Amino acid sequence: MSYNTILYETAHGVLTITLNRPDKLNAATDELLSELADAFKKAGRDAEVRAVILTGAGRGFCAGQDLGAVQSRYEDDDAAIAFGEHLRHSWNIVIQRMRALPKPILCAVNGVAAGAGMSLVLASDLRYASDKASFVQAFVNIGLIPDSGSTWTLPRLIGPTRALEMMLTGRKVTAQEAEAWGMINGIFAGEALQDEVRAIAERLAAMPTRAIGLIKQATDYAADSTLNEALEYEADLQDLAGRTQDHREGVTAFIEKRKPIFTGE
Ligand code: T3D
Repeated sequence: MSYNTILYETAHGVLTITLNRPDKLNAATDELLSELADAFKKAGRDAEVRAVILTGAGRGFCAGQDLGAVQSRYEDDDAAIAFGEHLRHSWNIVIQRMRALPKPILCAVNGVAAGAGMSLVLASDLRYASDKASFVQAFVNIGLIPDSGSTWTLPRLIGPTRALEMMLTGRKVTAQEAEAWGMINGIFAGEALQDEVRAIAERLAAMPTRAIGLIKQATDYAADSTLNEALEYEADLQDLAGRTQDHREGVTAFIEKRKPIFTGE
């Protein structure tokens, strides 16, 4: 699949996906969502890709669903049904592929993240923002409810009190507030953001990729399980981690007092 609305660039084991509709703050059309879903599928299959950066072109990260496209739905009498169907076939696939990707996703939030654009941030594994970035649960401002996983991810990250305040008021939250609340991992000055996040991604790309994938899987599972279920699941996944080349390399390098060379196998 060739891409018109995103950029897909790989270097040093790191894939950078850039949402690329800067004049609309990278608001997502069906074309963009289909390309994004395809990009995450491709990233999963490409052994060269060991970490992914998701970012936006221009002054915004992503303003959520393209509202021009939403408006065109009003011509359809069944518009109410179309929303659910649309989510199931577009945004939900993207979010599911992000969570299922057995590689770390680092979000470089270069500007405003609104509506389901904010859901993309929340579905990432590590979140870094420009000091100029902001976050808006914009759904309520247009009479919708948070979607694309926001009702699940946001309260888990910042707690129900702050999450509901964001969702009910639709107010813009600054990067500084987001960091203080634990929504993001760190803030960088605007011009330094991309370089700083690339450096973190390159470090992660040189780590034991399969263990990282299994850590994602285990923590997502644990979010919805009892302690006993989580203990069992950890034991199952540790079986898999213990069979990787990178595990052997890590132990051997430790014993030999040298730096490990992880290949992602
Ligand atoms: O079925 C389904 O798929 C339902 C799914 C829904 C998921 C959702 O994401 S619902 C929420 C959709 N998003 C929004 O409601 C956000 C709308 N945008 C805004 O509130 C503001 O633009 C921002 C707070 C994000 C940024 O404000 P500001 O002042 O920095 O920028 P701006 O001037 O409003 O926007 C700049 C341009 O981007 C402007 O275009 P123009 O006039 O220069 O040609 C604006 O129209 C465009 N833009 C921004 N957001 C969207 C958009 N165009 C289309 N869709 C957008 N979402």
